[in-house]
Amino acid sequence: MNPLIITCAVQGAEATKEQNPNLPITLEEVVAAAVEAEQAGAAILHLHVRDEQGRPTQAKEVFQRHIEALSRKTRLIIQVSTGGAVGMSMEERAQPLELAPEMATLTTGTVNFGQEVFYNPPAYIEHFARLMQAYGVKPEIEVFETGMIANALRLVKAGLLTLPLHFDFVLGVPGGMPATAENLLHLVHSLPPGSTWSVAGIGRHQLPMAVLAMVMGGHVRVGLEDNLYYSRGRLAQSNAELIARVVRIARELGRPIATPDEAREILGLSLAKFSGSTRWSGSRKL
Ligand code: KMH
Ligand code: ZN
Repeated sequence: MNPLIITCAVQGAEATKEQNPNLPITLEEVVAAAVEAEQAGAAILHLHVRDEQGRPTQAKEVFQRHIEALSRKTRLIIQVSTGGAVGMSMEERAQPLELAPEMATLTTGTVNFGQEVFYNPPAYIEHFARLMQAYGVKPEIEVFETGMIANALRLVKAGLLTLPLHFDFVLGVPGGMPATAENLLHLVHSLPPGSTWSVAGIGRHQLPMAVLAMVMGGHVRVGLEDNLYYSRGRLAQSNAELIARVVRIARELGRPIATPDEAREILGLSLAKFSGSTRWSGSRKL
């Protein structure tokens, strides 16, 4: 059985401490949560950051502080968000790419997001893809709807993305594709050969989608960004608690857990980039 890559979506941009007091918000809280997440079995950290007031920000300096601290304490693959929070401009969202992180998200289409719109017109997608190419950042294609796979493949044709691609299916967002087994099957069958994929089930869909992905040979994203509860009416104590449950089930299913370095190998990331200068030396202009 192929090793299972677990991504920890540690805090997100929309969740609040009022909803779950265990949500890590500050740099110190995020680093502590990441250390625990790695110990529990995570290989990738999907990273959003907050400002001093706890509001979502895409400021490069804040990302830099987080990435430096996380790199000192963990071997996790840092995947910065280019989604940010709804309503942010393209330029604002693109900032952390200048830090040349190992990975970043790339949502290849616009989708309703609750009562809001997660805006990703072609100009945004192409801009992020160009920057990722320039800075040597591995994209994770975030797919909220089937058409977003075709959009990514158009970018491959245009020379802005390179196969094999890694996809993450975000299912169960109100306004996006529902989290059903049929939808997941359809999405997986729509991928080009050689792709890798994971599933992020939103809210109560997190666990069933994770189990399906594990059985189907895919990978899993869990964490408080996507789901604040461990079970109905019971808040999650931590990201690590959600990860530990996935690890227990994976063991029962015979899926070994990928270490961060094994995940790097599976995703075609260069180990040299992690241990090399780009991650430590901060931003560079093209
Ligand atoms: N906060 C959502 C609107 C991503 O990280 O790339 C977008 C998001 C996706 O979280
Ligand atoms: Zn995110």
